[in-house]
Amino acid sequence: MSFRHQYVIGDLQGCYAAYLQLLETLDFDPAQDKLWFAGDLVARGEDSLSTLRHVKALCEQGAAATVLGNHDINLIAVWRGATALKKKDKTAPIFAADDCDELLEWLRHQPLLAYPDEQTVLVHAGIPPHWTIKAAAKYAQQLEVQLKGSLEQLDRLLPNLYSKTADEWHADIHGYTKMRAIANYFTRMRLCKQDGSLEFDFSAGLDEPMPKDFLPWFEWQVPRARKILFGHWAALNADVDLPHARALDGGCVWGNYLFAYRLGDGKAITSSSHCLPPTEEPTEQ
Ligand SMILES: [Mn+2]
Repeated sequence: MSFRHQYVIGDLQGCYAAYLQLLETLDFDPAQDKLWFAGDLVARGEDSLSTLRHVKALCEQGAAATVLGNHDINLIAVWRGATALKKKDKTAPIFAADDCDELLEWLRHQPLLAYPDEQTVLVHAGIPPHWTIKAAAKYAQQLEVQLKGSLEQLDRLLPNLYSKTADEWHADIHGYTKMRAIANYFTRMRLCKQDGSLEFDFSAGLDEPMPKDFLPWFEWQVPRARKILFGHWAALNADVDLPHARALDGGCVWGNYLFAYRLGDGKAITSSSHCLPPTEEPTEQ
């Protein structure tokens, strides 16, 4: 199927108003165009439920596709009771909705890695320097199989995906340690060492001092056959545009903009409005 335009869009984070506004700016027509999402469809924005429903409907009609981000996996983990809902995540309405199970069942069947076209690969956070894109696709599949497996399999997996420190990647890595490492690379990575070691504390911009021996994962020079399109790192404001990597998270939920990258010519388009200002934190009843 050929499309009029295809756009790859950064983290929506539940910024529903800005998302609808971006679709207008793009003159998006689901009968002619296709959207690709970099994951983190939900969390901090004003309406994660409507955002998730809208993206799911587009995906089911073939007009969109998404990869999973850390907030999406977290939503699945909260749904299954593997972790508690964080106060700052405004996703409670999803769990109160009649279609909650339907939404989450759909979500857990989404991939960690996708190929929007011949020139690009899409992931939420990135691909580490010690993985080829081909290897990354294989690892993505290994975790996807467990995420979309039986509920028993999912419930065994989810508590194992969380740890404060990152695991070392090595030739014999296996079991849930491997699954957690795969999830960390695809959905949480910002800085890494040349050997792929991760750290999770740094989330600032590129001008800030970084821990010794660590660089943004995309600054390790590795020849890549495809351009890696990624979200997750809001402080980059979608400003990183290298031959082999393109940042897509415009930091909408932090008062900036949603960002869309047009496949083919690489044209950058931003939403003209940012996320609605956060409402008062609900007081606990
Ligand atoms: Mn993220």
